[in-house]
Amino acid sequence: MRTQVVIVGGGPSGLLLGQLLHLKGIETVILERKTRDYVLARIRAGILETGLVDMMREAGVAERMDKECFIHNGTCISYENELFAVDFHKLIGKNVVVYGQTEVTRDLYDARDAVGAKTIFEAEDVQIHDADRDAPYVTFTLDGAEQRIDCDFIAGCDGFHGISRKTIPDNVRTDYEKVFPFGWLGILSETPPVHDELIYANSSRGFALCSMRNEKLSRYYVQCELSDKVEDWSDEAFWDELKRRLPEAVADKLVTGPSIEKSIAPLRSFVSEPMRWGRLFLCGDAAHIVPPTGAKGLNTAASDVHYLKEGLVRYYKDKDSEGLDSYSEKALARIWKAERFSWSTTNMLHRFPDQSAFDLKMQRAEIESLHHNETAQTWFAQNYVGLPY
Ligand code: FAS
Ligand code: PHB
Repeated sequence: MRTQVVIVGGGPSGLLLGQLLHLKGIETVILERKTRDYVLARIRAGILETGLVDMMREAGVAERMDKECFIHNGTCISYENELFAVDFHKLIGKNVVVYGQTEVTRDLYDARDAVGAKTIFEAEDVQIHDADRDAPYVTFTLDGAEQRIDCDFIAGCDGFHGISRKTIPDNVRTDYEKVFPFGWLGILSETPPVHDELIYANSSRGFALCSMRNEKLSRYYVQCELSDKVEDWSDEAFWDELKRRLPEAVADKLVTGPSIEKSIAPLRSFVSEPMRWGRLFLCGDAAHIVPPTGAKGLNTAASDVHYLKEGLVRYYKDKDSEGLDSYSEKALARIWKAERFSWSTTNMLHRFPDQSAFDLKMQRAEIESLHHNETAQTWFAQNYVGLPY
Protein backbone atom coordinates (compact mmCIF):
# COMPACT_ATOMS: atom_id res chain seq x y z
CA MET A 1 0.00 0.00 0.00
CA ARG A 2 1.20 3.59 -0.56
CA THR A 3 -0.14 6.97 0.55
CA GLN A 4 1.14 10.51 0.97
CA VAL A 5 0.84 10.85 4.76
CA VAL A 6 0.45 8.02 7.29
CA ILE A 7 -1.18 9.27 10.48
CA VAL A 8 -0.50 7.06 13.51
CA GLY A 9 -3.36 7.52 15.99
CA GLY A 10 -7.08 8.11 15.44
CA GLY A 11 -7.72 10.56 18.29
CA PRO A 12 -8.64 14.21 17.76
CA SER A 13 -5.15 15.20 16.49
CA GLY A 14 -5.00 12.50 13.84
CA LEU A 15 -8.59 12.90 12.74
CA LEU A 16 -8.47 16.70 12.48
CA LEU A 17 -5.19 16.56 10.53
CA GLY A 18 -6.59 13.86 8.24
CA GLN A 19 -9.73 15.86 7.49
CA LEU A 20 -7.91 19.13 6.81
CA LEU A 21 -5.37 17.40 4.52
CA HIS A 22 -8.13 15.59 2.65
CA LEU A 23 -9.82 18.92 1.92
CA LYS A 24 -6.55 20.05 0.35
CA GLY A 25 -6.33 16.92 -1.81
CA ILE A 26 -3.63 15.25 0.27
CA GLU A 27 -4.19 11.54 0.83
CA THR A 28 -3.81 10.01 4.30
CA VAL A 29 -4.23 6.66 6.01
CA ILE A 30 -4.95 6.64 9.75
CA LEU A 31 -3.70 3.69 11.79
CA GLU A 32 -5.60 3.38 15.11
CA ARG A 33 -4.66 0.75 17.70
CA LYS A 34 -8.12 0.51 19.25
CA THR A 35 -11.66 0.23 17.91
CA ARG A 36 -13.68 3.31 17.03
CA ASP A 37 -16.08 2.62 19.93
CA TYR A 38 -13.18 2.39 22.37
CA VAL A 39 -11.84 5.77 21.22
CA LEU A 40 -15.30 7.33 21.44
CA ALA A 41 -15.85 5.97 24.95
CA ARG A 42 -13.02 8.10 26.36
CA ILE A 43 -14.30 11.10 28.37
CA ARG A 44 -11.72 13.88 28.26
CA ALA A 45 -11.63 17.55 27.44
CA GLY A 46 -14.57 19.90 27.38
CA ILE A 47 -13.32 23.39 26.46
CA LEU A 48 -12.50 24.48 22.90
CA GLU A 49 -10.40 27.58 22.25
CA THR A 50 -11.43 29.86 19.39
CA GLY A 51 -8.52 28.48 17.32
CA LEU A 52 -9.89 24.94 17.49
CA VAL A 53 -13.45 26.18 16.81
CA ASP A 54 -12.15 27.90 13.65
CA MET A 55 -10.41 24.69 12.57
CA MET A 56 -13.59 22.67 13.12
CA ARG A 57 -15.30 25.10 10.73
CA GLU A 58 -12.40 24.88 8.24
CA ALA A 59 -12.69 21.08 8.42
CA GLY A 60 -16.45 21.31 7.70
CA VAL A 61 -17.40 19.55 10.94
CA ALA A 62 -18.86 22.44 12.97
CA GLU A 63 -22.59 21.96 12.26
CA ARG A 64 -23.48 19.85 15.35
CA MET A 65 -21.06 21.84 17.52
CA ASP A 66 -22.80 25.09 16.53
CA LYS A 67 -26.17 23.56 17.44
CA GLU A 68 -25.23 21.87 20.72
CA CYS A 69 -22.32 23.78 22.25
CA PHE A 70 -22.36 26.37 25.01
CA ILE A 71 -20.63 29.69 24.44
CA HIS A 72 -18.93 30.81 27.65
CA ASN A 73 -17.86 34.45 28.01
CA GLY A 74 -15.89 33.75 31.14
CA THR A 75 -15.17 31.35 33.97
CA CYS A 76 -15.47 31.44 37.76
CA ILE A 77 -12.91 30.87 40.46
CA SER A 78 -13.75 30.19 44.10
CA TYR A 79 -11.62 30.12 47.22
CA GLU A 80 -13.32 28.98 50.44
CA ASN A 81 -16.62 30.94 50.38
CA GLU A 82 -15.51 33.57 47.86
CA LEU A 83 -16.55 33.26 44.20
CA PHE A 84 -15.58 35.62 41.36
CA ALA A 85 -15.81 35.64 37.59
CA VAL A 86 -13.14 36.39 35.01
CA ASP A 87 -15.11 37.93 32.15
CA PHE A 88 -13.19 37.12 28.94
CA HIS A 89 -15.65 39.00 26.75
CA LYS A 90 -15.48 42.22 28.77
CA LEU A 91 -11.71 42.03 29.13
CA ILE A 92 -10.62 40.92 25.62
CA GLY A 93 -13.80 40.51 23.56
CA LYS A 94 -13.39 36.72 23.24
CA ASN A 95 -15.06 33.52 24.51
CA VAL A 96 -14.61 29.75 24.65
CA VAL A 97 -16.88 26.94 23.49
CA VAL A 98 -18.01 24.08 25.74
CA TYR A 99 -18.27 20.93 23.60
CA GLY A 100 -16.89 17.57 24.70
CA GLN A 101 -13.81 16.07 23.06
CA THR A 102 -15.86 12.91 22.55
CA GLU A 103 -18.25 14.89 20.31
CA VAL A 104 -15.35 16.50 18.44
CA THR A 105 -13.94 13.03 17.80
CA ARG A 106 -17.33 11.65 16.74
CA ASP A 107 -17.89 14.52 14.29
CA LEU A 108 -14.44 13.97 12.79
CA TYR A 109 -14.95 10.22 12.41
CA ASP A 110 -18.29 10.83 10.68
CA ALA A 111 -16.66 13.36 8.33
CA ARG A 112 -13.82 10.94 7.52
CA ASP A 113 -16.35 8.21 6.70
CA ALA A 114 -18.27 10.63 4.49
CA VAL A 115 -15.21 11.41 2.33
CA GLY A 116 -14.18 7.73 2.21
CA ALA A 117 -10.72 8.34 3.67
CA LYS A 118 -9.01 5.19 4.97
CA THR A 119 -8.89 4.45 8.71
CA ILE A 120 -7.49 1.11 9.86
CA PHE A 121 -8.71 0.14 13.34
CA GLU A 122 -7.10 -2.44 15.62
CA ALA A 123 -3.79 -1.90 13.86
CA GLU A 124 -1.32 -3.70 16.11
CA ASP A 125 2.43 -3.35 16.57
CA VAL A 126 2.71 -0.22 14.44
CA GLN A 127 6.36 0.53 13.69
CA ILE A 128 7.89 3.50 11.87
CA HIS A 129 10.84 2.79 9.55
CA ASP A 130 13.38 5.06 7.82
CA ALA A 131 11.73 8.25 9.08
CA ASP A 132 15.15 9.92 8.75
CA ARG A 133 15.41 8.91 5.07
CA ASP A 134 13.52 9.95 1.94
CA ALA A 135 11.41 6.80 1.64
CA PRO A 136 9.86 6.14 5.04
CA TYR A 137 7.37 3.36 5.63
CA VAL A 138 5.18 1.99 8.39
CA THR A 139 4.52 -1.64 9.24
CA PHE A 140 1.74 -3.03 11.41
CA THR A 141 -0.22 -6.21 11.99
CA LEU A 142 -3.88 -6.52 11.05
CA ASP A 143 -5.81 -9.69 11.86
CA GLY A 144 -2.46 -11.40 12.39
CA ALA A 145 -1.07 -10.45 8.96
CA GLU A 146 1.96 -8.14 8.59
CA GLN A 147 1.16 -5.01 6.56
CA ARG A 148 3.32 -2.22 5.09
CA ILE A 149 2.48 1.30 3.93
CA ASP A 150 5.05 3.35 2.00
CA CYS A 151 4.59 7.10 2.32
CA ASP A 152 6.12 10.56 2.02
CA PHE A 153 5.55 11.64 5.63
CA ILE A 154 4.38 10.23 8.97
CA ALA A 155 2.33 12.22 11.52
CA GLY A 156 2.77 10.80 15.02
CA CYS A 157 -0.65 11.53 16.58
CA ASP A 158 -0.64 8.50 18.89
CA GLY A 159 -0.73 10.22 22.26
CA PHE A 160 1.55 10.04 25.28
CA HIS A 161 1.76 6.25 25.29
CA GLY A 162 2.20 5.88 21.54
CA ILE A 163 5.26 4.72 19.61
CA SER A 164 5.98 7.79 17.49
CA ARG A 165 7.90 9.82 20.08
CA LYS A 166 9.95 6.73 21.00
CA THR A 167 10.95 6.34 17.33
CA ILE A 168 13.07 9.48 17.67
CA PRO A 169 16.49 8.37 19.00
CA ASP A 170 17.25 9.22 22.64
CA ASN A 171 20.34 11.18 21.55
CA VAL A 172 18.16 13.41 19.36
CA ARG A 173 15.31 13.93 21.81
CA THR A 174 15.12 15.96 25.02
CA ASP A 175 12.14 15.26 27.31
CA TYR A 176 11.08 17.78 29.96
CA GLU A 177 8.73 16.50 32.67
CA LYS A 178 7.08 17.50 35.92
CA VAL A 179 4.79 14.97 37.63
CA PHE A 180 2.28 16.48 40.07
CA PRO A 181 1.75 14.67 43.40
CA PHE A 182 -2.00 14.23 42.90
CA GLY A 183 -4.61 13.25 40.32
CA TRP A 184 -8.10 14.29 39.25
CA LEU A 185 -11.06 12.04 39.97
CA GLY A 186 -13.69 12.93 37.37
CA ILE A 187 -17.33 11.91 37.05
CA LEU A 188 -20.00 12.44 34.43
CA SER A 189 -23.60 12.69 35.73
CA GLU A 190 -26.93 13.22 34.00
CA THR A 191 -27.68 16.23 36.19
CA PRO A 192 -28.03 19.93 35.38
CA PRO A 193 -24.79 21.92 35.78
CA VAL A 194 -24.53 23.69 39.15
CA HIS A 195 -23.59 27.02 37.53
CA ASP A 196 -23.90 28.62 34.10
CA GLU A 197 -20.11 28.81 33.76
CA LEU A 198 -17.28 26.60 34.99
CA ILE A 199 -16.11 26.94 38.60
CA TYR A 200 -12.45 26.25 39.44
CA ALA A 201 -12.33 25.84 43.22
CA ASN A 202 -9.33 26.22 45.52
CA SER A 203 -10.18 24.91 49.00
CA SER A 204 -8.28 23.76 52.08
CA ARG A 205 -9.39 20.22 51.20
CA GLY A 206 -8.02 20.43 47.66
CA PHE A 207 -9.02 21.47 44.15
CA ALA A 208 -12.42 20.89 42.55
CA LEU A 209 -13.88 21.76 39.15
CA CYS A 210 -17.52 22.11 38.13
CA SER A 211 -17.87 21.71 34.37
CA MET A 212 -20.52 20.51 31.96
CA ARG A 213 -21.30 18.99 28.55
CA ASN A 214 -24.89 20.25 28.09
CA GLU A 215 -27.87 21.40 30.18
CA LYS A 216 -28.52 17.83 31.32
CA LEU A 217 -24.97 16.47 31.53
CA SER A 218 -22.40 17.68 34.09
CA ARG A 219 -18.71 16.95 34.49
CA TYR A 220 -17.13 17.32 37.95
CA TYR A 221 -13.61 16.73 39.27
CA VAL A 222 -11.97 16.63 42.69
CA GLN A 223 -8.23 16.52 43.33
CA CYS A 224 -7.36 13.11 44.73
CA GLU A 225 -4.35 11.13 45.99
CA LEU A 226 -2.23 9.45 43.34
CA SER A 227 -2.76 6.20 45.25
CA ASP A 228 -6.57 6.48 45.02
CA LYS A 229 -8.49 3.97 42.94
CA VAL A 230 -11.87 4.67 41.32
CA GLU A 231 -13.37 1.90 43.45
CA ASP A 232 -12.26 3.80 46.59
CA TRP A 233 -14.80 6.51 45.74
CA SER A 234 -18.53 5.83 45.97
CA ASP A 235 -20.78 8.39 44.28
CA GLU A 236 -21.90 9.52 47.73
CA ALA A 237 -18.30 10.06 48.88
CA PHE A 238 -17.58 12.02 45.70
CA TRP A 239 -20.58 14.35 46.05
CA ASP A 240 -19.87 14.92 49.78
CA GLU A 241 -16.26 15.87 49.04
CA LEU A 242 -17.19 18.09 46.10
CA LYS A 243 -19.70 20.02 48.24
CA ARG A 244 -17.06 20.57 50.95
CA ARG A 245 -14.74 22.17 48.39
CA LEU A 246 -17.32 24.61 47.00
CA PRO A 247 -18.73 27.86 48.43
CA GLU A 248 -21.83 27.08 50.52
CA ALA A 249 -24.19 28.89 48.16
CA VAL A 250 -22.94 26.74 45.28
CA ALA A 251 -22.91 23.48 47.26
CA ASP A 252 -26.52 24.11 48.30
CA LYS A 253 -27.56 24.26 44.62
CA LEU A 254 -25.66 21.15 43.55
CA VAL A 255 -27.91 18.49 41.98
CA THR A 256 -26.35 15.08 42.55
CA GLY A 257 -27.08 11.81 40.81
CA PRO A 258 -25.49 8.50 39.79
CA SER A 259 -22.19 8.71 37.92
CA ILE A 260 -22.32 7.37 34.36
CA GLU A 261 -18.55 7.58 34.04
CA LYS A 262 -15.87 7.76 36.72
CA SER A 263 -12.09 7.88 36.14
CA ILE A 264 -8.85 9.12 37.65
CA ALA A 265 -6.29 10.99 35.54
CA PRO A 266 -2.73 11.65 36.72
CA LEU A 267 -1.39 15.20 36.24
CA ARG A 268 1.87 15.88 34.52
CA SER A 269 3.59 18.56 32.46
CA PHE A 270 5.63 17.05 29.65
CA VAL A 271 7.30 18.30 26.47
CA SER A 272 9.51 16.38 24.06
CA GLU A 273 11.80 18.33 21.74
CA PRO A 274 12.16 18.41 18.77
CA MET A 275 8.73 17.55 17.34
CA ARG A 276 10.26 16.50 14.04
CA TRP A 277 12.77 13.85 13.02
CA GLY A 278 13.29 13.61 9.27
CA ARG A 279 9.89 12.84 7.78
CA LEU A 280 8.23 12.09 11.14
CA PHE A 281 6.27 14.91 12.80
CA LEU A 282 4.88 14.60 16.35
CA CYS A 283 1.51 16.19 17.04
CA GLY A 284 -0.62 16.59 20.20
CA ASP A 285 -0.17 14.38 23.24
CA ALA A 286 2.53 12.39 21.41
CA ALA A 287 4.78 15.41 22.01
CA HIS A 288 3.37 17.18 25.04
CA ILE A 289 1.05 16.84 28.02
CA VAL A 290 -0.40 19.49 30.33
CA PRO A 291 -2.27 19.19 33.63
CA PRO A 292 -5.93 19.71 32.54
CA THR A 293 -6.34 22.74 34.85
CA GLY A 294 -5.92 25.22 32.02
CA ALA A 295 -8.02 23.20 29.52
CA LYS A 296 -5.07 23.23 27.12
CA GLY A 297 -4.47 19.59 26.19
CA LEU A 298 -6.83 19.24 23.28
CA ASN A 299 -6.27 22.87 22.28
CA THR A 300 -2.49 22.61 21.96
CA ALA A 301 -3.01 19.48 19.87
CA ALA A 302 -5.13 21.69 17.59
CA SER A 303 -2.43 24.31 17.11
CA ASP A 304 0.09 21.57 16.26
CA VAL A 305 -2.36 20.31 13.63
CA HIS A 306 -2.67 23.82 12.23
CA TYR A 307 1.10 24.27 11.81
CA LEU A 308 1.62 20.78 10.39
CA LYS A 309 -1.28 21.07 7.94
CA GLU A 310 0.09 24.43 6.72
CA GLY A 311 3.55 22.93 6.26
CA LEU A 312 2.33 19.86 4.37
CA VAL A 313 0.02 21.86 2.10
CA ARG A 314 2.85 24.26 1.26
CA TYR A 315 5.13 21.29 0.49
CA TYR A 316 2.68 19.51 -1.81
CA LYS A 317 1.29 22.63 -3.49
CA ASP A 318 4.41 24.79 -3.82
CA LYS A 319 7.22 22.22 -3.28
CA ASP A 320 8.28 24.58 -0.51
CA SER A 321 9.46 22.85 2.69
CA GLU A 322 9.80 26.02 4.81
CA GLY A 323 6.58 25.26 6.75
CA LEU A 324 7.81 21.75 7.56
CA ASP A 325 11.30 22.97 8.44
CA SER A 326 9.88 25.53 10.91
CA TYR A 327 7.11 23.27 12.28
CA SER A 328 8.82 22.13 15.46
CA GLU A 329 10.06 25.58 16.45
CA LYS A 330 6.69 27.24 15.75
CA ALA A 331 4.65 24.56 17.56
CA LEU A 332 6.95 24.51 20.59
CA ALA A 333 6.87 28.31 20.97
CA ARG A 334 3.08 28.15 21.54
CA ILE A 335 3.21 24.88 23.52
CA TRP A 336 5.61 26.23 26.15
CA LYS A 337 3.29 29.19 26.82
CA ALA A 338 0.38 26.76 27.26
CA GLU A 339 2.58 24.63 29.54
CA ARG A 340 3.31 27.67 31.69
CA PHE A 341 -0.37 28.66 31.94
CA SER A 342 -1.37 25.10 32.87
CA TRP A 343 1.48 24.81 35.39
CA SER A 344 0.71 28.18 37.00
CA THR A 345 -3.05 27.59 37.28
CA THR A 346 -2.36 24.13 38.75
CA ASN A 347 -0.04 25.68 41.35
CA MET A 348 -2.59 28.39 42.14
CA LEU A 349 -5.56 26.09 42.66
CA HIS A 350 -4.32 22.79 44.16
CA ARG A 351 -3.11 21.77 47.60
CA PHE A 352 0.40 20.28 47.58
CA PRO A 353 1.53 17.85 50.31
CA ASP A 354 4.69 19.88 51.07
CA GLN A 355 3.13 23.36 51.07
CA SER A 356 4.38 25.54 53.95
CA ALA A 357 2.28 28.22 55.68
CA PHE A 358 4.19 30.77 53.61
CA ASP A 359 3.40 28.88 50.38
CA LEU A 360 -0.28 28.97 51.28
CA LYS A 361 -0.08 32.71 51.85
CA MET A 362 1.52 33.15 48.42
CA GLN A 363 -1.20 31.02 46.82
CA ARG A 364 -3.92 33.07 48.52
CA ALA A 365 -2.27 36.33 47.45
CA GLU A 366 -2.16 35.10 43.84
CA ILE A 367 -5.87 34.24 43.83
CA GLU A 368 -6.79 37.54 45.48
CA SER A 369 -4.69 39.39 42.90
CA LEU A 370 -6.59 37.55 40.14
CA HIS A 371 -9.82 38.44 41.92
CA HIS A 372 -9.14 42.19 42.13
CA ASN A 373 -6.50 43.07 39.51
CA GLU A 374 -7.65 43.69 35.92
CA THR A 375 -4.16 43.17 34.49
CA ALA A 376 -3.94 39.75 36.15
CA GLN A 377 -7.41 38.90 34.86
CA THR A 378 -6.51 40.02 31.33
CA TRP A 379 -3.41 37.78 31.29
CA PHE A 380 -5.55 34.87 32.55
CA ALA A 381 -8.25 35.58 29.92
CA GLN A 382 -5.75 35.82 27.03
CA ASN A 383 -4.24 32.46 27.96
CA TYR A 384 -7.49 30.69 28.75
CA VAL A 385 -9.23 31.57 25.44
CA GLY A 386 -6.01 30.67 23.62
CA LEU A 387 -3.03 32.64 22.38
CA PRO A 388 -2.95 33.32 18.61
CA TYR A 389 -1.55 30.57 16.32
P1 FAS B 1 -5.06 10.96 22.14
O1 FAS B 1 -4.33 10.26 23.24
O2 FAS B 1 -6.41 11.51 22.38
O3 FAS B 1 -5.18 9.99 20.86
C1 FAS B 1 -4.12 9.15 20.50
C2 FAS B 1 -4.72 7.97 19.73
O4 FAS B 1 -3.63 7.15 19.28
C3 FAS B 1 -5.60 7.09 20.61
O5 FAS B 1 -6.83 6.86 19.97
C4 FAS B 1 -4.79 5.81 20.79
O6 FAS B 1 -5.61 4.66 20.86
C5 FAS B 1 -3.94 5.79 19.53
N1 FAS B 1 -2.68 5.07 19.68
C6 FAS B 1 -1.86 5.06 20.76
N2 FAS B 1 -0.79 4.28 20.51
C7 FAS B 1 -0.94 3.79 19.23
C8 FAS B 1 -0.18 2.94 18.41
N3 FAS B 1 0.97 2.42 18.84
N4 FAS B 1 -0.64 2.64 17.17
C9 FAS B 1 -1.81 3.18 16.73
N5 FAS B 1 -2.60 4.01 17.46
C10 FAS B 1 -2.15 4.30 18.71
N6 FAS B 1 -7.44 17.87 27.91
C11 FAS B 1 -8.18 18.96 28.21
O7 FAS B 1 -8.05 19.99 27.54
N7 FAS B 1 -9.09 18.91 29.25
C12 FAS B 1 -9.28 17.76 29.99
O8 FAS B 1 -10.09 17.73 30.90
C13 FAS B 1 -8.53 16.62 29.69
N8 FAS B 1 -8.72 15.44 30.39
C14 FAS B 1 -7.94 14.35 30.08
C15 FAS B 1 -8.09 13.13 30.78
C16 FAS B 1 -7.29 12.00 30.47
C17 FAS B 1 -7.46 10.71 31.22
C18 FAS B 1 -6.32 12.11 29.45
C19 FAS B 1 -5.42 10.93 29.12
C20 FAS B 1 -6.18 13.31 28.74
C21 FAS B 1 -6.98 14.43 29.06
N9 FAS B 1 -6.87 15.63 28.35
C22 FAS B 1 -7.60 16.73 28.65
C23 FAS B 1 -5.94 15.77 27.29
C24 FAS B 1 -6.58 15.16 26.06
O9 FAS B 1 -7.80 15.76 25.80
C25 FAS B 1 -5.57 15.27 24.96
O10 FAS B 1 -4.97 16.54 24.92
C26 FAS B 1 -6.15 14.92 23.63
O11 FAS B 1 -6.74 13.65 23.73
C27 FAS B 1 -4.99 14.94 22.63
O12 FAS B 1 -5.41 14.30 21.49
P2 FAS B 1 -4.40 13.37 20.67
O13 FAS B 1 -3.11 14.09 20.50
O14 FAS B 1 -5.17 12.94 19.47
O15 FAS B 1 -4.06 12.13 21.62
C1 PHB C 1 -13.93 19.31 31.31
O1 PHB C 1 -15.07 19.78 31.11
O2 PHB C 1 -13.65 18.09 31.22
C2 PHB C 1 -12.81 20.26 31.68
C3 PHB C 1 -13.04 21.63 31.58
C4 PHB C 1 -12.02 22.51 31.91
C5 PHB C 1 -10.80 22.01 32.34
C6 PHB C 1 -10.58 20.64 32.43
C7 PHB C 1 -11.60 19.76 32.11
O3 PHB C 1 -9.81 22.87 32.68
